[in-house]
Amino acid sequence: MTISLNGQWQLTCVQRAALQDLHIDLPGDVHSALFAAGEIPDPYWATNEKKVQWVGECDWIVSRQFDLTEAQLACNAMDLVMDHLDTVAEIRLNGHTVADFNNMFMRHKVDVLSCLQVGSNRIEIVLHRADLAAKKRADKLPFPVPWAEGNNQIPHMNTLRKTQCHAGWDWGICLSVLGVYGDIELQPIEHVRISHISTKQKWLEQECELSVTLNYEVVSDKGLATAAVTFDDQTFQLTLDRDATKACVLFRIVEPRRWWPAGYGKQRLYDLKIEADGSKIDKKIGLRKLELITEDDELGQSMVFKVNDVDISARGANWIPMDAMPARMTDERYRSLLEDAVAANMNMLRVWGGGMYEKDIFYELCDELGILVWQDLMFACALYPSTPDFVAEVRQEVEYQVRRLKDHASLALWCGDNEVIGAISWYPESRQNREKYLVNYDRLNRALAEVVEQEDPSRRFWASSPCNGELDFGDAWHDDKRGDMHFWDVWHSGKDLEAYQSVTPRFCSEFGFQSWPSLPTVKTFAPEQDWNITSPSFECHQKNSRGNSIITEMFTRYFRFPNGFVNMLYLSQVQQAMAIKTAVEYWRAHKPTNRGILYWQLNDCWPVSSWSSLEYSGRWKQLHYHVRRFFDQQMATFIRDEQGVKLHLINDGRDSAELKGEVVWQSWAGEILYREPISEFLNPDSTKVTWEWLNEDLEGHETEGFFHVHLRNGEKLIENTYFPAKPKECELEDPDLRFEVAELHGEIFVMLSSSKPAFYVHLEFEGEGRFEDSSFTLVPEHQRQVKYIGSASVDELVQGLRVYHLKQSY
Ligand code: BMA
Repeated sequence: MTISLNGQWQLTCVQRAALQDLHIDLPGDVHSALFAAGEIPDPYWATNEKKVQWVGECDWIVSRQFDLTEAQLACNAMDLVMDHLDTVAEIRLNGHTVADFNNMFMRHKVDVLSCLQVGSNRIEIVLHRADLAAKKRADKLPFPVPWAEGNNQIPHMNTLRKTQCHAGWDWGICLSVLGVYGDIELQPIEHVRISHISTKQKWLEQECELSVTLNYEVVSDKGLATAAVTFDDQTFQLTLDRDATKACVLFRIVEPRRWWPAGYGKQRLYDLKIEADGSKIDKKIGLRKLELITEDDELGQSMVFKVNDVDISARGANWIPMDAMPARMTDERYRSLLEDAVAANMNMLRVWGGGMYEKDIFYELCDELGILVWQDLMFACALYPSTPDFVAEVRQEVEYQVRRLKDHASLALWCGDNEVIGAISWYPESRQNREKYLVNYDRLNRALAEVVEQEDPSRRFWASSPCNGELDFGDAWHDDKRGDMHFWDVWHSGKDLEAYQSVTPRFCSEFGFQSWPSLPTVKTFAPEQDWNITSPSFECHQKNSRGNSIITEMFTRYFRFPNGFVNMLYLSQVQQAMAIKTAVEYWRAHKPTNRGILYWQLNDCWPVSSWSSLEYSGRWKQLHYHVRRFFDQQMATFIRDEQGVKLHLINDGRDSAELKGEVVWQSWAGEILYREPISEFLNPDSTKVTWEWLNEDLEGHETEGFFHVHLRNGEKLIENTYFPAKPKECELEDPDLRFEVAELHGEIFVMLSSSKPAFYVHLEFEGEGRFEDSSFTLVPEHQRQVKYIGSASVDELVQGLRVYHLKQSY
């Protein structure tokens, strides 16, 4: 029986005598414990980030006592197992040093039986400060290896196998956290140690053959070790051969119920249970075929994930670590973020390489919810050593992670790193000696590829994100003909939003646009005197040096300048939504050239100005409401080209769809100047241009009104709005917007109506919950009843509801 050492531990600071034997909960982190003990202020509040830097500049000891009985020690080995140990740590048991660890991405395991005793035992974990360890490693490198300057506030994090954004990022607080974020256990071993279980699916027409391999190590030569392997309702009993290290069982499943990504079908998961030598392992297995197809074509090379022989249009975002204080990463928050991804019609997330290999719960939820996972290995925006020591350490890490994660149906791709190919051109050392740094890159990258190919031949290894393809070190920031692209010409290079339509990426794995947080989130980190974009609190919560200027400057290009702080926040979220919408709708209309869109970024790890669509609190930004519409399987969008404004209909579904409704051209006063019915039948996985307004009929009238499409797909509403001119050029009228909160059949609705069109009508509630829809166009002839999803009462909603629209922002 496993003995858990999770729970209450003591925390002692090596350098500060006053900080002795404080309480710390493990799994947990030092900052969270100090905050709970009142020793540091809330690191996320105002400019407290600066005040807590000393924490990461100390060494810490976490310790506890635990009792063991004679019966518990009557085994042949006792493994101390630790997950997510961050990072440079010495482990002492009853005064003996049993291990030195320094890789946060490993599951550390060491047999400690000889150091344990009946009765009271003491374990101590010395957590060394990361900055000095990183510097020491950097000093030993044969040549300088540039670290992620510009993102990291602490140098040389690239030498340590630790979450790279712990040292700060262009959306991340720098805390240099330390702690143990996973379980700490003692695992007694009788006869065999099961190292890992591995499954393989082989498909023959309508049949799947599942092989299950137990990898084990014999610890004692006395007694027989047996195992029982159960898949669904079939069980095999095995005797484990003492001279072997593997045992394999084959299951044949005829006409299995398959696992599909969200939107393409159900997520059927089968139970796999293994019981061996007293330990139990449970897995959920989704049976599906999954391939990444990259084929030369007339444009360059395709990039498409195929699941069960169906081409998937991947739609989603980039995932960063959920919290800068890891103790706050709870299962409930994982669920709620991932459910919000699926609620916004996503079917893929990219686990970004500057964060961490996520916790098991993340992948379990992705299996359950149908979210494909693009998994980066943990390297980002810096160059990395290729010394034998470093490569050997990383090999072990990747082997462990691939073995841990490969049986998840949701896992779609192993990708070597984030932007490391690109980073070769960023730093003076590597720019001046490109060959040397390219070889250095490839040595490490080759090792990663080898481990992945050996451990998981069922999936592709993609060298880097972005990358133009096998051994292609070209400019995947600008080449849209092949591979995955990171398109940052708008945000980082200052082009207009229309630049999104100058490329058609085969697969866009990053592009993004920042906004400021909503007022309720601002209140969680800024005192009222700092409710100003350039206040110290606000600037501390903007980590992209040009971020506030870019947002503000972009206002001047598209909008009338907002009046007051609250409207600046609101408009920044309108602008962000408009930016991402411009890109996504255009690229989706260019299916099948494009088969993947992942915007930067889904979530925040603390309350901050960033590219996210979900705020730290989980609150939906306006963008997330737009995402729900523009990622919907059926979508309608207006795109202007050399001929005119065209209405494109898109169906990503495996079934056909029938869309019925109308397009109108309407004045700002709400007068319908033109109306045309639309009735279209869409084939599965298709696009169609259904309507067009010629440029020659539009020229000279661009500022007079807007196009609006209102369609029904069965019960579902599909709407979209198009301004032929920039919003700042248009004389919007006061819509006379009215709203009222009402309860109908036990549900709460906000009823909205207006006498003139209102744009980006956004509902913001101070309390918990969200709305079924928001940030939409409200036209006089279609009043809206918007459902509130949450637990507040009608009264609370009335008290805390703010309704915005574009015209009132200036
Ligand atoms: C990307 C990411 C991150 C970064 C983001 C915004 O390219 O990979 O490094 O946070 O841009 O600048």
